Amino acid sequence: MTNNKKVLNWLEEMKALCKPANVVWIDGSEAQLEQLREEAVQSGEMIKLNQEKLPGCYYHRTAENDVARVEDRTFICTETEEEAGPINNWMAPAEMYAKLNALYDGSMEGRTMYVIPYSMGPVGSPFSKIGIELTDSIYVVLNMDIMTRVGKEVIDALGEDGDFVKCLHAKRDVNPDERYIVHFPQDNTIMSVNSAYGGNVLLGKKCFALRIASYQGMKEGWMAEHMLILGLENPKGEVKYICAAFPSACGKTNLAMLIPPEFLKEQGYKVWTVGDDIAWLRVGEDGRLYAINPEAGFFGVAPGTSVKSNFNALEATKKNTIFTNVAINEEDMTVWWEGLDKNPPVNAIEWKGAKVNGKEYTAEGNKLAHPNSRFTAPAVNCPCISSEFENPQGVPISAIVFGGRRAKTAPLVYQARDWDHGVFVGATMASETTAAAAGAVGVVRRDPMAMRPFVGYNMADYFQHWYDMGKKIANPPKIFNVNWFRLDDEGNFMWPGFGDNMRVLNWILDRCEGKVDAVETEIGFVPNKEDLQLEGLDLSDEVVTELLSIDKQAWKEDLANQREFFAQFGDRLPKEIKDSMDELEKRLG
Ligand code: OXD
Ligand code: MN
Repeated sequence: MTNNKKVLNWLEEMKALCKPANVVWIDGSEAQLEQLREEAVQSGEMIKLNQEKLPGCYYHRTAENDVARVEDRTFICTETEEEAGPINNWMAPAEMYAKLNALYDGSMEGRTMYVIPYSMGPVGSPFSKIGIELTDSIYVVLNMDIMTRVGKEVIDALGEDGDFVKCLHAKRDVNPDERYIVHFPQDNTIMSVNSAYGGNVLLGKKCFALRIASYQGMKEGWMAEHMLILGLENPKGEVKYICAAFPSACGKTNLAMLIPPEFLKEQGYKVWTVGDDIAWLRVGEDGRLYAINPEAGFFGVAPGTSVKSNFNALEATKKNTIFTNVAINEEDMTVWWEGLDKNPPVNAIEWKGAKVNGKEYTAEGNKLAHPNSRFTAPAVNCPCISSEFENPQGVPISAIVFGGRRAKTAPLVYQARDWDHGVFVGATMASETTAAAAGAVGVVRRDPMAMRPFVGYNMADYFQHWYDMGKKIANPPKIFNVNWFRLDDEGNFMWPGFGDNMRVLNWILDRCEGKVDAVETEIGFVPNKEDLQLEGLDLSDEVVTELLSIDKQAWKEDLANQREFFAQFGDRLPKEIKDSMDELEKRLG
């Protein structure tokens, strides 16, 4: 496939280490992929679903101990511990390589090693980067083919001398005690062993496109962010683009594929999806910030996805999709998950593989699908995919939105005073734990820019990089914070959320265009009530006032929590963050 010596030498080394029985290059052809699907069905690695109702769709079940990303087994191995920083797990590279090499040694004996050349971003785009993943899992090959651009054209783009991210995955026996997801940012290398769950093994996604890319971006003057990208079209047909970062379980995929409320749809408003999870951002020649989605598919959480919550995501899963750990309806070999509808299948196979009466099983409080079960769907399937999705130059970003799940602290929306203040707003992002996750409810987890598990170097330096970028962007996007999750005193959500979030996005774009005024508060600019499109909502004036209000006591408590969080970075913390905290303290009085 290639004469690139760097590729060939590394491949020889990895072959000598893993000792596969044979090596297969993935060329990206449909014929080869189809053969692999057949093979996976023969071996039981995948189950073929109803090809009339779900053409091209397959099912996969992971081991019960292997159903999610493992942050405690994820490492950033830089030369010094200081470079990885206090948030990441660290081990000296030499020590980690020795440990890993022992695990990979002979790990593919009797098995096939697949060589997957892939591009993050459209092939040939100035934003794009190339990786090669070696894996012994067909499931990984088929998922990578959906999530990235794979095959011969990538190797051609790499050329005889191009650089790439070296990615090695071996499934072994998925032993959780010897599971490692390891990044060597200074060696452009990712090594994953003893897992077969997507987030740990589709190495183009979190591992490359966020952890390694964030490090590359810091070195090269661009940004890799955990952000969706959407285009909002107004009735005049103008499209403005927004990037938004949210911690998990805040409805990011739903926002990326939002359907406007009826009265806005009638006026001609539309939302176009460019990306649902990751944005790579560069400064364009016009001094604006441009974004691409480096991925080619959606690796979405299935439970909760329904016609009502996310019609577009559901549509995207109707063909050429791989489902992982959802339930099967044995009646017609289709899929089901909690929240899809109110009709759990009677003849169900729950995610661990047991045949159950789904109606009785769920009535007893059991879950048919794993809460982190997933669909891997091609982006092109999405009815609202942006026409700019393949644009190699990316889309110009008007606004950056940060969000979290806060019961009381954050108002529905506010705007940062300028870029530097916006960096502070992003750096102080947090979410409160819900009953859905293990552990105490209402505990604040600080999650700067939603990047807590994904920064591939010292987070203090990452904050500095944001400030440095601000100096390079002549026409920076405006920065906002939203909170869809404010609760009233009875614990009810005050804001309807979902499609109605469009009303808030419209205010954000109005602010970007200088169309509306706002009220300056201690924390930033909050809307004047009359500038929010609230028609058709059953919200009293008091509720709207409450949604936009600043609870000073809650902010003082949050500030104390911020100070505690930032203290761990010591002298490495940018002075701007400390200054912003002092200023906030002064404003709060
Ligand atoms: C994801 C995540 O899977 O952020 O996208 O955990
Ligand atoms: Mn994510």
